[in-house]
Amino acid sequence: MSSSRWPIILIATTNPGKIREIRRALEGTPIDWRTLADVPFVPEPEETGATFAENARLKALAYASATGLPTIAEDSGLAIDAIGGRPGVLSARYPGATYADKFTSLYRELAPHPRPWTAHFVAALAFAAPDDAGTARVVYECEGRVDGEIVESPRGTHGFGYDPIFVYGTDGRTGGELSDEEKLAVSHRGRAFRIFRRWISDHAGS
Ligand code: ITT
Repeated sequence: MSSSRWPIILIATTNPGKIREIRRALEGTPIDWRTLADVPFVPEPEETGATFAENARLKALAYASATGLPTIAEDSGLAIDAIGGRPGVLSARYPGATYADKFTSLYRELAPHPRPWTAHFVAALAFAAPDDAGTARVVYECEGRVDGEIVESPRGTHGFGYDPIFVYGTDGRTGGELSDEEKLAVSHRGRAFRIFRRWISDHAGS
């Protein structure tokens, strides 16, 4: 581990649900994973990108520049076909103080559209690290996606965000009804981090 090119990597997210799932997805890798709780406060960068990938790059570069640490960042969201792919990159900022409020607004928007309400989740990852001159650069990017459907009313209390209204996998359960492990096996985040995990395992060595 001491000869590793990136012995310490910062997981740069402010979302506790993401942190829990990402830590689990990276369990057993020979890297000292840190979170934003371990570094001096960094103001959240404004997510001005038009795509998940752009926002992931912007976050990875901002946190890597501010901390000097190699950094993995993620931008993700839910895209519902009937409403033109919304909330999409604005998933975290969709109107509503709580997710119960967001669900109410979403169901109001979806009501005029016939079911099934097909949808997908995307997670775009960007890994940025300081180059020889100390300037943060994006070194690797990847993406995971899962197709599913919005259910008629929310179910389950596990997971976070839109999990109670989205059916993952094929057994009809929502993300709110899956354990973290079951969700990671089928989710956008699970897919994206399995790709990243393979890459970092191949490239972390000196
Ligand atoms: P960071 O930017 O600090 O990582 P964030 O929550 O603001 O945290 P995003 O901008 O990527 O992150 O927004 C992602 C939103 O998409 C998230 O807040 C949820 O509303 C939704 N989302 C993403 N992945 C999800 C998942 O696995 N289950 C449920 N909702 C999810």
